[in-house]
Amino acid sequence: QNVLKLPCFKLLQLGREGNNLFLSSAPSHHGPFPSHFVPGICTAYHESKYESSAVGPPNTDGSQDYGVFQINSRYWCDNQQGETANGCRISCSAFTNDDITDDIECAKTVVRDPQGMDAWVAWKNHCKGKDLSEWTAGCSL
Ligand SMILES: [Ca+2]
Repeated sequence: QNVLKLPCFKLLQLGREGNNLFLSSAPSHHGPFPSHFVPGICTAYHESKYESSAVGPPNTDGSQDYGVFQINSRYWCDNQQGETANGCRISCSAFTNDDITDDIECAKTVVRDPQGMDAWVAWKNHCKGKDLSEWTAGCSL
C-alpha cells in the first residue's frame, strides 16, 4: 500500500467532508492531515480502493455492500432486494455515485453503533492498531 500512488484529491475529499468522522477511534498523531480522518481513509481504501461505484458480491445473507465504504444493504440502505433495516434511510444506489457526502453521513451513523469502526472488516484486518501515517504522506489540508 503506497499512498503516493493513490489520488490525493480523493483522500482530501474524504478528509474534508469527513470532518469529525471516526473521531472516537482515531489514532492520536498523523502529521499534517487531521488525525481523525485517517481511520476512514484507510478503511475506505481497503474496502473499495476509493472506487465510488463499487458494489460487492452478494454476502451469505444475500445482502450487498455499496460504495467507497461498502455500506451493507441488510442494515443500512435499501437496494429493493430483500429485508433491510435501512438504518440510514436511503437507497443503496446513493452510495455508488461520485458524491460521497451521503456515504460519509451514513458511515457516521454506522460508526455510532456499539461496534464502532469494527463494523468494517477492512478496518479490523488492515488498519486497526497499525501505523496509519503513510496514508497521509504527501497530502495536507
Ligand atoms: Ca453518494
